[in-house]
Amino acid sequence: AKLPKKFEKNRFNENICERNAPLQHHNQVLVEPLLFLNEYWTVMGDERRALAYSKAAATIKCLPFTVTTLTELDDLKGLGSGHCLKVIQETLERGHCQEVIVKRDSMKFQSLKILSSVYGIGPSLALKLHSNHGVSSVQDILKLWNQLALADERIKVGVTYYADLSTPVSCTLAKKIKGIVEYELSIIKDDFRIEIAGGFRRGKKNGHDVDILITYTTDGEEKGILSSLMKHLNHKGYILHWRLEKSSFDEEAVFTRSPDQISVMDHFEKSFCVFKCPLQGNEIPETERTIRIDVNEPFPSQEQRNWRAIRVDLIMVPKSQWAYALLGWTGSKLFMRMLRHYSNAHLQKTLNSHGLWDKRENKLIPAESEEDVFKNLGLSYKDPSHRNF
Ligand code: DGT
Ligand code: MG
Repeated sequence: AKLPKKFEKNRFNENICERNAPLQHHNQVLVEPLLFLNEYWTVMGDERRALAYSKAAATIKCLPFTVTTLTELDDLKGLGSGHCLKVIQETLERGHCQEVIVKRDSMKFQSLKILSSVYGIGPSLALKLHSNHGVSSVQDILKLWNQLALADERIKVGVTYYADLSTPVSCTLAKKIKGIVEYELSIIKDDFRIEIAGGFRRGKKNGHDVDILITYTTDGEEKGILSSLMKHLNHKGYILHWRLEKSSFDEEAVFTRSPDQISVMDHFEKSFCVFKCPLQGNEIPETERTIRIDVNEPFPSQEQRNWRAIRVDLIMVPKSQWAYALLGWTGSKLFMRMLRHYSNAHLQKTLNSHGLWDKRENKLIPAESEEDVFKNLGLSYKDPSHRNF
């Protein structure tokens, strides 16, 4: 096979954490069916299969050339079982993959995809609603609202603002939200640092939510600020719904109790919000939103309103954990998974959004910046724009 001279297969295989995954890559056509199958199995509740496709897609994204024949992929790590390769081969040969076309049309998949896209509904509840109650759409949830007796307050919010919450959030709106939070914080207490993390920090133009990290200059200064901030934001009418999660960080619990368990959830104090984001004239979309739902409250029509609902996560971070938190919340999820696995398996260290724990020395390894974290992991620094695994 004719590979570009510069592509070194051994180096590519050596440590997958050293690969670069940019947003724009050379193999969009091949990655698309793999990402679809990742979505398909996520929605169908088979995380293990979903992960295999996500890893294969990530491997292809990192290739510095456009794949034309299957042999160019021989011996590449990360392409998984033969099935991913079959999907790739068929796409190379026919320009599409039949399995994707069939699965895309599956009624069950389409229903579960819609249901699990509602804020507050995960894949398992979606499956239950579909199998036990024949629910297939957001309208169905409304029709059966009393009968379903969904206890989670978030679902009501998710259904009420479904149209807004399923519309991608632009970078401009994300920055506007950041500006609002920044202003209110400056009234409460100065000397904070605020950063948009998540997909936006990796250079994505759109996102499904806005992930905002906040810290102060020394540990402890952040205490009590998030509750104050929520009071201010509520008072100004910026909040449609929020759920505060108290900090549950405890070094013992987070790092030593089950050091081999790769933990994803973190223990920061955070607020999961639905913002009522004010819009300028030119930001109000021309198209009528298709679904508008009233559960209890009357919901003003599109013409009347100059705001939209946006999902925002506010995360309060103690200064000493900032670098690890920023890395963790910048993602991507798969990149963080790769880093945690590498750290655990090759370095005997546990990585999470709070820090890096040396299991042999039983101590935390401090970091001031993301650059420090990469150094602590023995890896070269990777710009956020190359973390789109
Ligand atoms: P998006 O919002 O669809 O454009 O995509 P992302 O990449 O912003 O994904 P998102 O918002 O689900 O999560 C942002 C990053 O933060 C992601 O890489 C994983 C991480 N993350 C999300 N939720 C949690 C959490 O509860 N704990 C921890 N440690 N990390 C989280
Ligand atoms: Mg996000």
